[in-house]
Amino acid sequence: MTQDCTMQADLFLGDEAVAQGAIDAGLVGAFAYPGTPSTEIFEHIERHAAEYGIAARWSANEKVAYEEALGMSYAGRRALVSMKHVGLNVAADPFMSSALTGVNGGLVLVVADDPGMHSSQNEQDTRFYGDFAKLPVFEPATQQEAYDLTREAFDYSEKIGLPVIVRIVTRLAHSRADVRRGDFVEQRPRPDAVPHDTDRWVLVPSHARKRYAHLLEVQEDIVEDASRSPHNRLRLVGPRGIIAAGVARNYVREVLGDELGEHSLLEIGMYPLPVGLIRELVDHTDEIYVFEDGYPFIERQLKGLLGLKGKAVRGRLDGALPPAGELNPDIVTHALYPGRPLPAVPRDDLNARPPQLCRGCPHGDSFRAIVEATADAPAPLLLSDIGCYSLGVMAPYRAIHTVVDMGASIGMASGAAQSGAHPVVCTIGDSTFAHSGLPALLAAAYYDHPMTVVILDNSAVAMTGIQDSLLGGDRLIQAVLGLGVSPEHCHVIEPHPKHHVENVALFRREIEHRGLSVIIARRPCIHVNAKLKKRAAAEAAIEEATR
Ligand SMILES: Cc1ncc(C[n+]2csc(CCOP(=O)(O)OP(=O)(O)O)c2C)c(N)n1
Ligand code: SF4
Repeated sequence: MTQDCTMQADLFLGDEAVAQGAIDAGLVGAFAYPGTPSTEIFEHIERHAAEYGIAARWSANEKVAYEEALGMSYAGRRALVSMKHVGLNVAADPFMSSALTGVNGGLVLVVADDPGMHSSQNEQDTRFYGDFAKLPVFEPATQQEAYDLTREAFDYSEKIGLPVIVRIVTRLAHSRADVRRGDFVEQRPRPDAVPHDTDRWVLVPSHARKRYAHLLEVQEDIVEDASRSPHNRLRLVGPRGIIAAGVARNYVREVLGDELGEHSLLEIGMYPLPVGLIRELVDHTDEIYVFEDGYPFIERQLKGLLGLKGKAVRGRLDGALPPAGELNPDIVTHALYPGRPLPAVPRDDLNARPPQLCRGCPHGDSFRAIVEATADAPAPLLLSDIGCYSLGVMAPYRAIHTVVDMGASIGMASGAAQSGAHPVVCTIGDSTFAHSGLPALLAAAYYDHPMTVVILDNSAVAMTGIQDSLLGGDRLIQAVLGLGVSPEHCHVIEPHPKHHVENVALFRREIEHRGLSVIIARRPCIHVNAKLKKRAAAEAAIEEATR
């Protein structure tokens, strides 16, 4: 079935443009774990899932999301998997191996990087993962390209039989522009659906070696495709060369304005790098500026270990651009025209306000009780995790000492407990526990490490916009007991000022126990009810409209 949508223009976030591109490409399944700035990709698909018959359910973590997408691809249908950049660290195992199995139905991985760390614990650049796995990466500059390239990525994935990555960044993901949609194209299952091609899908070493040889063999074709791609455009004019990739292409266009035509310009929207086009640019120019948001991925390859003889390469590595953080038009202006004054920025008299837990947040009550219960210990170790409760580091709580990566608190607490430290108390949210705390608790219970694990069950994945949590309430208790935690040392409390004294007493008791204790602090985030009401109203409106 096709449906003509060519006249439509929608004001989409970059995330929504990606999502709509996938829907219109005949998507059958969307898989994701929330993470800023990628969350709205899945949420857009989820809103339209019933209309298009798409399977869209949040996954337990990014690894599972990737595996679900790979399973759907194996079964011959198109699948999208989306995540924030650090999510790909979690999904790296199936991701790397899927480059060897290849795909059946188109498989597109969208990763939203966060240069400048607006809401992340690091600033990694997914283009390196593309290079690492030897998979192509599309990098849109605009919302329209986010739509177009995601659609194209599905076709390309099926053409080369490999997963294709779409890399976006925060600025694109979270800004809006008009997007013209193409036709919706329904996809039939691939003719070779359910391929029982065990040489390909069973990665025992003898098969994997052949598959890796195949992956290496097709690299030349992919580079050739990248060189001919309309998303990699070269124009040779003056002796000053510019390479601009992804959203940095917008900044270069804005800064150069009418002077754009006076510079040799290579715009990059698809990787692996188009080696032939780069060679032409280098031969034609003396000085090459590289503008790319993220790490100096292109710049480093261009320079190699020893630099380009007789050519000056300007970018993050030589100090023409800051070594880290987001690019923007001012930074590009400063690099290209060092003496030129920058446009005046309107004064911002608002004092910067650090983020805080909401008033009445249940996490605040858990932290007050933990701090009081450990106050007399000479050196309590308070390990924590990623979620709203990471804000427990701030005054007035000062209730956590570590936040490293999702799920780290329980493993780190086990390590600290094995060093002889006491008391060791860790706090972890219900969603983070389901994401990657479970295996660490399994081991802590098996060895009965002397530590106290506090699972903050607020009935939501609050930090990323109050999504549903997969493991709360009674299911959470069953899971904890099922992992082998002693029922005697597993308790549920309500973190609320009215229970403060009894909660402090329970924490004290369990901290004294020289084995593993788990305390589930259960009280919903104060925004859960509003969210549920909003959702019920939206569902009622859809039902009314379709009656
Ligand atoms: C690997 C990875 N995936 C996703 C995220 C984004 N993220 C940060 S915290 C969080 C979940 C928080 O939920 P929960 O642990 O229940 O705590 P709450 O915010 O509800 O207090 C997510 C998805 C991340 N930082 N790292
Ligand atoms: S959103 Fe919910 S969990 Fe997060 S700080 Fe506010 S009340 Fe607490």
